[in-house]
Formats: sequence, C-alpha cells, structure tokens
Amino acid sequence: REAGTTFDLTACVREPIHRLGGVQSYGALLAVKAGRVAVASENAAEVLGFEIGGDDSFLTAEQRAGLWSLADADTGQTAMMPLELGGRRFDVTVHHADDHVVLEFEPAPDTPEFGTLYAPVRQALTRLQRAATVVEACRAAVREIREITGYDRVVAYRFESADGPGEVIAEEVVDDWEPWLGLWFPATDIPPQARRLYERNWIRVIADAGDTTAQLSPAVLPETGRPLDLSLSVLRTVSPFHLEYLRNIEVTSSMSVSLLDGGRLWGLIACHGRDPKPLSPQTRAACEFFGVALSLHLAALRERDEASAREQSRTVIARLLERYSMDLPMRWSQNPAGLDQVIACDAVVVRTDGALSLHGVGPAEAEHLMGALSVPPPGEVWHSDTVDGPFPGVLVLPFGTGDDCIVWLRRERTVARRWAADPRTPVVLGPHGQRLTPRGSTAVFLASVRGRSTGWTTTDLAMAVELGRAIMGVAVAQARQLALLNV
Ligand code: BLA
Repeated sequence: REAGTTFDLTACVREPIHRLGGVQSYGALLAVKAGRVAVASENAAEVLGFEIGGDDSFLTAEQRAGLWSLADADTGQTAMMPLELGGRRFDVTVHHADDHVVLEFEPAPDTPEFGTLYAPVRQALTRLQRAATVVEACRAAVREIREITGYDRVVAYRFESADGPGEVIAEEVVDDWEPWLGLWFPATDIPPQARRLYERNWIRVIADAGDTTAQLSPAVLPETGRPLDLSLSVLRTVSPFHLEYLRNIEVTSSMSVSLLDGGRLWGLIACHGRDPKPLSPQTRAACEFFGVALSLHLAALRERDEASAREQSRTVIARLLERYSMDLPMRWSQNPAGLDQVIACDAVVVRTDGALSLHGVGPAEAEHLMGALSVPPPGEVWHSDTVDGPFPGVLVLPFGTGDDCIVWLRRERTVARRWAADPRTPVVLGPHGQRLTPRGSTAVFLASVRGRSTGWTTTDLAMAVELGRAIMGVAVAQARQLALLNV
C-alpha cells in the first residue's frame, strides 16, 4: 500500500493482548499447577537469583500457604505479599489463571515505602472529598497522583461513550511538555479489548517502552493450546502497537488507573514519564487504592446530581399541576407549545389516540418521524441524540394507553472539537510501514461533530420521568371521578 493511506484498524481490535506470551522484564512470572512450575518467564533465574527446579519447593511451606490463601481471597484487587527468597526481597503478586496459580515477582525497593506513602495518600483522599464536581475531583486526582508518583504528565481522560473517543478534562504536566487539556483523542487509540481489561484491573503499569519482553516458556499451554491468560497479570507485556504509540508521543513509561462507574469504564487517569519507571508495588497499590476511592467519589457526585435533578423536576411539575390541575394532559394534546418550557427543544409532537399535535415541525416530517419511532413501555423514556434526519435529538415519553406519547425534538448542533489527531485517519502508512501518527498539538485537527443534537441532560430525563408520573396520577384521579359519577 501507498504511504499516507490508512491501515486495517481491525488488526487492533483482533489482537489478543492478554495472551501475548511474555512479561515486562523487570519482574519474573511463574505459573504453578499441582506443585509443579508449569510456566516460567525466561528471566526467572536472573530476577530470583537462583535456578528454580521443576517444582515449588523453593518456597517454604509457610510462604506457599500464605501465597495460596492470598490467591483464593477474592478482594477484587491485586493481592500482594512481601517475600524473601535466597536473601533477596520481593513483592509477589498472586492470582489464578487457566487453572494455575500465577506468581509474579518484583524486586522490592530497598526501603519499605508504606510509612512514607500513608500520609500523602490520606491527605490526597481528604482533598479529593472536598471536590464538588467531576472536573474538580479529576483536577484534585491528577495533582495528587502526580505528587505520589512523580510522572511528567498526568491527565484525566473521559470517554464520550464506552468504546468512543475521549477528552482530556484535567491535567498536570511539566513545563517543557505541551499541554493536552481540552484535546480529543480518537476512539481507536484504546481498542475495546484493552478497555475491557481495564474494567477488570484498576491499574496498568508500563515500566519501560524500550524493554525487551521476557518470553514465557512453554509459549503455549498443552491443556489449552494457547498462551497463558495474562488478563490479571501485573507484568503482562505490551502490544507492539501501543509501544509504538508511546514512542510516538515520546513517552517511555506509563501508568493508567481506571475510572469505573457501576463496573463500566468511563475514563482513565493516564500518566506518562519521559524515562523508564518501574513503579514499586507499594506505590502501585497506593494509586490503585486512590483509583477506587476516586471512582466511588465520582459515583457519589453523579448520584447527588441525579437526586438534585429529580428534586428540581418534582418542583417544576408540581407547580404546573397546581396551575392546570386535571387539564394538564388535555391542554398539551391540544397545544404542545408549553412543553418546550418543561424541557428545552426545537419541536414537540404529542400523539393521543393516533392523532398528532405539532409544535415547531410540519405534518409530513412529523408523520415520517413518528412512523420510525418505537415507544417504550409506560414508566420508561427513550432518548437519543444521533437519530438520522433533521432532528437527531429525540426524547420519547409514553403516557396513557396504547401509542400515546410526548416526543421532544432537537435539531443538529455542530460542536467544534480540537483533536490530537485526525479521527478519520488515526493511523497512516509511512516509508517505514505502518506508523501510528503522532498525537498532540503538532497534529491538532479541528473538526465539528455532525449529525448530533445537544445531549439530553440528567435533569431533562428526570423531568420527563416526573411528568410521566404526574400524567399517570391525573389519569388515575380522573378515572376515580368518573367511577364516582357512575355510582
Ligand atoms: C492502550 N492507549 C492505551 C492506554 C492508553 C492509550 C491510556 C492504556 C495503557 C497505558 O496507560 O499506556 C491512549 N493515552 C492514550 C490516550 C491518551 C493517553 C488516548 O494519554 C490521551 C490523553 N493504539 C492505537 C492504535 C492501536 C492501539 C491504532 O492508537 C491499535 C493498532 C492499541 N492501545 C492499544 C493497545 C493498548 C492501548 C493494544 C493496550 C495496551 C495494554 O494494556 O497492553
């Protein structure tokens, strides 16, 4: 293929990054099954300082018991234990994979760090608790994580959707690196299988992008016919695509901490160093702990926002009910104009008994729109900001029986975004083959987002749900009155 053309991005999505058959060489991996060392990284003797035989007798009974019970403890976080072997001290991380107990040995730092880490981490958490918004919390987080780790750049990166592009919403960076705050990065920079891994692990450290991987032996497990599953490994080697990415942005070491909400990844704290940096297991554990606390705090902020949106909408709807009482639904089916004051929009359609009342949209357009619409069950709302056509923003509230519903519509709004690379061609072919294009302001690319409306906010959705409840309440009251009249 010619220079300048894109390459097949499906190669990224297909790469089995959890079974690349190697580890970062600053540590060693052993996988033990039934007392036998079934898999070892080729650097094991070098890292450990002795030749391991074919079995796990290099561990004392006590060490073995400690490690195995740690592997069984289901904490959802990395299980780690300090261990002395042949006069060398290690931090050993342990987990189960492919029916093996996987032991990962990292040389322990000369001075124990827990004492020196406890105070800054506690302080960092206190500062975090004071943050009142998501962006404020992320700003506090990047400052604290930079303080604890000493990376050259720390950013909070928020995805637009689970597998979508993202934006840098907070940053701390050394003076001689260009700032990335406000830049958008293409979705393909982090393929879906990597995102799924970051949902299972809180943290991912790449100590040295120039490292030569220590291969696992045997390369393939006889039981499975595949390389050992390294999904939960802390030393897991890195995809050559991502290594190239790091070289392109002149980064040698990196760490990312997952930001999860309800188990789903919505962002990362991404850290970069210009030099190699084998983060000590203690520091890593501190960052992991911090990531968990940050995620909980962010979820709490979101819940608080949702609760206040609900509260606000109840007040608005109650006021409307006071004013119009039982006439409320009728009023809107005849003239839906007032509905754009409940939820901001460009047009509204109300369908009652198959008849449409319109505001801001012509009959032909409305017919077409409503024909393609699926109405959710009562009590729910359906919304999108990317529907094809002149109104990409659609919010549907069913009410009454059958197909009765209120539909709020929003027109396309173009938003300018500053991209760190052209999102349509995130990878190009150069004279030396496939190259990931550099990222950053040198490549800043301005583009508007087309085919979208402004998104429906938490308050918009809460308002629709509350309105649905109110209409239901009116209908019940009317039915009761009718019943009374009939008696
Ligand atoms: C992983 N890509 C990553 C990671 C980040 C990024 C943060 C997690 C690993 C790490 O911490 O280094 C990308 N880094 C970013 C972005 C920002 C940042 C967007 O700082 C913005 C602030 N990458 C590509 C292409 C491919 C690719 C085209 O650009 C595929 C061909 C792959 N990225 C890729 C893979 C991983 C990755 C495979 C997983 C690495 C691993 O965990 O083994």
